[in-house]
Amino acid sequence: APEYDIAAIEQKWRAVWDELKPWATDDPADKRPRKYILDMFPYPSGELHMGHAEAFAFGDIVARYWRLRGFNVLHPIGWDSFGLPAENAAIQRGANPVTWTYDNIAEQRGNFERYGVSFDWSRVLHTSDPEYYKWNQWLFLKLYEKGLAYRKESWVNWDPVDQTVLANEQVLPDGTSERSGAMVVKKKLTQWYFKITDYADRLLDDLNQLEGSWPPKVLAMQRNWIGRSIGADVDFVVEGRDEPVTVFTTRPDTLFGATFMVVAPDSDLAAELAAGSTPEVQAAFAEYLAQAQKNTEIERQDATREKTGIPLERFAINPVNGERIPIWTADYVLADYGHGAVMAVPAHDQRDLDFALRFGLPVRQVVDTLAPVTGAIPVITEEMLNEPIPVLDPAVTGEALAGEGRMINSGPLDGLSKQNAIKRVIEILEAAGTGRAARTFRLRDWLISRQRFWGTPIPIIHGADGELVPVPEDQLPVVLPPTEGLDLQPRGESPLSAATEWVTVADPRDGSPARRDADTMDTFVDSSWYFLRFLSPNDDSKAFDLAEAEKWAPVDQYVGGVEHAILHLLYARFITKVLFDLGYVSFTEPFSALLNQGMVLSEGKKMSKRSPKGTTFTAEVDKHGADALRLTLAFAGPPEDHINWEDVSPAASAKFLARAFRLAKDVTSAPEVEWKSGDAALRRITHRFLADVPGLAESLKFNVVVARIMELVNATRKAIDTGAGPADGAVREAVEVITIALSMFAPHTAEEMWEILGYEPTVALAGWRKADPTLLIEESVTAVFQVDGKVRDKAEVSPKVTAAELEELARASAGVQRAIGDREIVNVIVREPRLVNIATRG
Ligand code: ANZ
Repeated sequence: APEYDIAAIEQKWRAVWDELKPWATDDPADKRPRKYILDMFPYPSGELHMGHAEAFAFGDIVARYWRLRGFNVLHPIGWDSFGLPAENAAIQRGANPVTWTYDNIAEQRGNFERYGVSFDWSRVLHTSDPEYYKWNQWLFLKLYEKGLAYRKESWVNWDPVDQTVLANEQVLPDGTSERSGAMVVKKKLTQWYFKITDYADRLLDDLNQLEGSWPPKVLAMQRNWIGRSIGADVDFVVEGRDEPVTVFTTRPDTLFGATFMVVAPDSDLAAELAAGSTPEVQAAFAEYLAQAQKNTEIERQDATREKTGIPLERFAINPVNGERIPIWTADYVLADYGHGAVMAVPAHDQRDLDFALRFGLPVRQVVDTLAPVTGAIPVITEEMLNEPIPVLDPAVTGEALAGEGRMINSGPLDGLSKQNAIKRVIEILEAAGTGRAARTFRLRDWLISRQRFWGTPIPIIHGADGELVPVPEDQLPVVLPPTEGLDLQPRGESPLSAATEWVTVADPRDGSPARRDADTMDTFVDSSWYFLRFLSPNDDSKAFDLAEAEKWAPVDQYVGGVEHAILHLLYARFITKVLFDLGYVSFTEPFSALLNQGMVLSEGKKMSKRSPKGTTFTAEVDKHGADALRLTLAFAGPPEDHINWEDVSPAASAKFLARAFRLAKDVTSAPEVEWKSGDAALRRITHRFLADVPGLAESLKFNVVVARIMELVNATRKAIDTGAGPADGAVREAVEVITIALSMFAPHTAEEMWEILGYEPTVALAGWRKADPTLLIEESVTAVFQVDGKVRDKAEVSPKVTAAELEELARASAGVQRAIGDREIVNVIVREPRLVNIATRG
């Protein structure tokens, strides 16, 4: 047998860990401080892939690091096990979604066990278990009670192949479904929403708390997604309509330049205004609406697309000057942003200008962008107002004037800067009751209804009278019906509605016949709070335990892919804030720190089983061992960088591990050997390592930690072979420190080394050793001697060298003397202990 038989070593230590359960966290008497380290839980798609291997290696390194630092570390795992793939497998291959899902979970669990990940298996959860999704339903009811879950009819993205609603981000730029590839169409449906927009300000403002501990890119993506705009709502009276129409504008200062109004064709307002117009307009509108709905939102927002639209032959009155302006409908205005209507200011807004020029609408400039705005507001004299103003006429150039300047053609606003004009016009509008300061967000409410089988049933009953009746809490969970005999084929309504017995239910109010809501929840609901369920996963009396949440949460380090940079994180942040408001948790952000690992690439593309040089988790572990794979992924580069599989070598990692392993074999001293009298040079290297690694590990520079372990292994090997020898105390000390550090990356190998060194398992709890400060003092530093700024010599000197001593050394140096020659010394600068610079002339 080879000396380093990794397969045997891994098997042996897996069994020991199963027995000892060193990662369990359930001892209430445990006095260690706590850390909660979480990896984004996987979807049970089958065997783990290389991306999982990477992310879970990082999570485990962090968990093991904190255990070494004396922390009680919660490192749980579960499965995000509801979702479409199981249902599609059922439809396409007749597989039972339940069996499909739990078989895949069993496979992934086996992979994790082989990988040596230090999970607390007593806390495992699956979101498709009724014991879990019961609490999704509870959460839904809490939101419903608070008015944060509601139903509304709206245009949704509809995938005609998968027969389900899609979120905006599931529609690709070419208008096809990310899922099925079909052209997405618009369909009007009554759907359940969570009112995340109520939390828009907090979701945005609280990102400031995460500055520095979340990747800047993710913070920026969250901010853009929420997209706060500040401006005003302005009410326009519309002829022939009782209520005014309100528009949102970020530029209320340009109100005097509004020459027409545009409403979104797919808004209720457009339909109503058209219906009140001539038969010709009604016909043209119907045609225009049908055409507009073929375009995706992305196309509609594309500024370069030629503008289209039709006049509605209705008129609005500008509240500040009484001007009568025509109302048009055009698809560059979106129905669900702001109020779905804009005041068009073509002189200063490019979209409005393109539209005005296409349809011959008037353009009126109200900002003189050539007038300076710095300094005090000038007193405008009659004379100044009569001066000809140099204009760059947008109607001629086709370029809207978006820049700042002084107001013109704007009555009471004339002469003001943009900021002052905005302030002033809002005052005027507020005084007249025709407008007010306002903000708008890009963020929309969260559409949570899905017309699918494999998800959490929505706990609502529809009474015969049309009332929505929440399922009483003591009747939760509403368990999914069995799939046997159920037609799962998508057909535009939830397959659950065909489960007649299941759908038919007694109305909780009076027992009369009623129907269950047959939709299921978006699986992002499941993952919005799972980190809390891990805290008391087996408690069937509540979603999570408040006291446990106080002990463990929020998550100290979250690890997962950047594909979740927006939605999952946003939803988890939202639900955390809701739970905070309801008094269930005392914190407002769920994840204190976030690491987005890079992708594993093969030939420049995300690696998959189908990649030409793609490989699988199992193939790599079979070939090189779990430890070598973990080490390879950790050593490949900074964890947030992509890894090119062609550039890394698990074989080289395995070789390095064998080399480290041999050190433990070679040590001949007993654990009791005196370190202090051992080789001083090696001890200094070891203690420098002990001092440096915590900072590196805490800033997630795992690749640097591995490089430092390699250096220490080399230094120790040298000491054994050509220096102090295998019996030296410093050698044993170094090998023990290597073993402890390696336990983060190569836990099986490290356990075996620890045993060889004469210790009981487990090295994972051996603790990080304190660096001896007396060994950290540098014995010497390198001083540089320059002549006229050029390095001419170097010398090893004591860190305590005095300025006079250093100067004397420099002057005595042959290299320095040669450089000076017969030139005259005019100045000497000494920065002890590292630099002398001699300036010369001649
Ligand atoms: C008049 C105006 C004049 C505007 C001007 C801009 C410049 P952001 O910054 O993205 O929030 N708008 C309002 N609702 C809209 C909708 N539903 N669909 C398309 N556009 C809409 O953009 C806010 C600006 O976008 C608003 O300010 C409005 O045009 C337009 F010189 O009002 B503005």
